[in-house]
Amino acid sequence: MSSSLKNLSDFSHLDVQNASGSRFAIVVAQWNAAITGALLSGAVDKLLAHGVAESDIEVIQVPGSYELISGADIAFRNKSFDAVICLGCVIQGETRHFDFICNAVADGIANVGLKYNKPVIFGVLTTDNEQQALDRAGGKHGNKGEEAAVTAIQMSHIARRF
Ligand code: DLZ
Repeated sequence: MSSSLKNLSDFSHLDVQNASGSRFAIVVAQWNAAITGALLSGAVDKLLAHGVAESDIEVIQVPGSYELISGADIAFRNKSFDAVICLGCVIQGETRHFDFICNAVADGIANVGLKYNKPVIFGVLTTDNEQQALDRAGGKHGNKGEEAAVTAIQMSHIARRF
C-alpha cells in the first residue's frame, strides 16, 4: 500500500488549535433571535478561543433563515473569507413552511459554497419545538454554533492545504 494511504484512520490533521490569520463571516438569522443569538455567541467565542482576531470575524444579520442564502452570497461577493458560517433556527409549525425553508436553505447555502469554491457551514437548527432548539443552543445538547465554528476552522484548514 502506498505510504500516503496508510493512515487513513488518522484524523489528527482536523485537530486545528490555531486559526489565526483566517477570516470568517457569520450570517445569522433574526427569527427566533434568543436562540440564534446564543448560537452566535457560541460561534464567536469558539473562533476567538482558536486565535481568530476579532477584526477577522464579520457578523451579517439577516431577517430569516431563508435569507441566509443571499447573506452568504453577499459575504463572499464582497470580501475574501476563508469560510462562511450560517446560523439559524427553524421551528416546525402547523404548515409545510418548515419543509420548504429547511430544504431551500440546505440546498441554497450548499450552492453558494460551490459557486465560490469555499466552505459554507450549515449551523441551522431544524427542530420540532422551541425546547429542542434551546437544548442545542447552550443547553443539554451543547451549542451547535460552537460546533459550526469548529467545522469552519477545520474546513478552512483543509481548503488551504489542498
Ligand atoms: C416565515 C418564517 C417562519 C414561519 N418560520 C421561520 C422560522 O422558524 N425560522 C426562520 O429562521 N425563519 C422563519 N420564517 C422566515 C423565513 O425564513 C423568511 O425570512 C421569510 O419567508 C421571507 O423570505
